[in-house]
Amino acid sequence: MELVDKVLRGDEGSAARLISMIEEGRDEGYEAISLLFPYTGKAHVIGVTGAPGAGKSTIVDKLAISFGRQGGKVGIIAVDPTSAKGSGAFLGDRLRMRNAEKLEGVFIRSMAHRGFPGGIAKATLGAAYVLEGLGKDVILIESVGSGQTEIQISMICDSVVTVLTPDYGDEIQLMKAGLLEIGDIVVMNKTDRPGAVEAAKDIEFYLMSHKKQHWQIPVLTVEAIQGKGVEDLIAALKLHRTYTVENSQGSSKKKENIKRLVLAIFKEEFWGETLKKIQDKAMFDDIFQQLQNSTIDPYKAVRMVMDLALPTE
Ligand SMILES: Nc1nc2c(ncn2[C@@H]2O[C@H](COP(=O)(O)OP(=O)(O)O)[C@@H](O)[C@H]2O)c(=O)[nH]1
Ligand SMILES: [Mg+2]
Repeated sequence: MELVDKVLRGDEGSAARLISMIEEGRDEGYEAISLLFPYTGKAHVIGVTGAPGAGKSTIVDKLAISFGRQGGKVGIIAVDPTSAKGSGAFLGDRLRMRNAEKLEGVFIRSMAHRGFPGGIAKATLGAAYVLEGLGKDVILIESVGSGQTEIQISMICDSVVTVLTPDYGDEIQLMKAGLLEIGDIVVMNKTDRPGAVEAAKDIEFYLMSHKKQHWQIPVLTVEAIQGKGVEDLIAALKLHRTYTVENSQGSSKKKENIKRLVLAIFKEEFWGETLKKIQDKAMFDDIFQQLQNSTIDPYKAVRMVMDLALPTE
């Protein structure tokens, strides 16, 4: 496929086109991925997650510059499923990414609109493969998803950085939601603000007493806007990379994740396709009419929809 050859030769325009095809859910795009797939698996895919305003874009920007200086070829994917293309958040990201964008070899792609067929994780995984085909060896994925999306995006990554700030006490919320554990590295950003060092210590203590794996999740203090702590973050990322490559526990975790991810994408696709098929059937409207008239109960309605979707022979 010509498009694939061009991507493999490093043509960024072709990569951008291919990512658009993937976003639109076009078969051609996924056929291209099959051809690219044998060339992937070597890049360090790093996820950066956290609440809006935590400093993810600033951190990603600084990481891109530092990795770039060290000779890395960097690609950035900014995922924001909640904002529409062209909205303030999107433009803000573009402005903040400016420094990294000026660096040669940094390819930035925003995926900032809703409703990818098959879900955001499917499109993001595809985009990461394209960037790797393009020759990127460090891929930074910034995501501000909530709950499931965040977890799914994290499954695409080799290393996940959770960014917190001392501002909102959001770390408490994260602990409660169990979201802190999806990170391999925790960053306490905005350490120029009061309470940051104490908050970082609290989280460190929490993570030490709730350790679930061999890898001890480090808590790093960062002032992203000044670039402080960014080199330590890079060192921690490299250490984690080595750990996952060398440690069988790490690699089996990744394999388990890819199965979960495939099942998550399957769920989305299966749901979408099935709904498309049954919606046009006369019986479909009939079921809801009966439900409205209270001639059937909701459980009966579910069973009837199931029968419509998966008729037993
Ligand atoms: N005081 C302070 N502000 C920061 C720091 N890092 C980022 N910011 C600011 O926090 C705001 C949100 O940052 P941004 O990177 O866009 O956050 P994102 O929404 O998580 O991507 C911006 O105004 C940044 O300039 C920091 O270390 N200290
Ligand atoms: Mg951002």
